[in-house]
Amino acid sequence: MVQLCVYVLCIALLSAGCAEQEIGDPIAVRDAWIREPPPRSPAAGYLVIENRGGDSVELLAAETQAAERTEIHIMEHSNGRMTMRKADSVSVPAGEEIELKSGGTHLMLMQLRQPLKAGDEVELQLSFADGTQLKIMAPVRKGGYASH
Ligand SMILES: [Cu+2]
Repeated sequence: MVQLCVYVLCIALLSAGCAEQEIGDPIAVRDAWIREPPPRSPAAGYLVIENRGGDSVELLAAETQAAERTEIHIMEHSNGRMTMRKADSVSVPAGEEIELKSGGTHLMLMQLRQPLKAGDEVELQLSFADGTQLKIMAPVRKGGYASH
């Protein structure tokens, strides 16, 4: 009888654990910010995407009211120079996090609808391949002389 009770308790704990994992959103975004751009220039955006789930996730698109369109850019060395190339997506492996950062993969807010200044806040909507849509606020900050 004692054994049966222990067994039932284990099952209950296991299923509670499973349910918890399914309810929690596996994708979390943090540390988002946008570099104050020079006049009439696009603005670079940075953030960290955390994937707590068991499957890899892909960021497919970012959108904001602040810009006509938002692109995903990756930096590449070619002929001894750093160049930017538009990418279709950013993949985040299961259980890992990816940092979109200065000098690396970043978001690019193209054709700003109004000048962005340090202290402003921009709402970004991120769309992932699994259907997840996340809205986050990204503060605009000064970020030295680098522009990407
Ligand atoms: Cu760029």
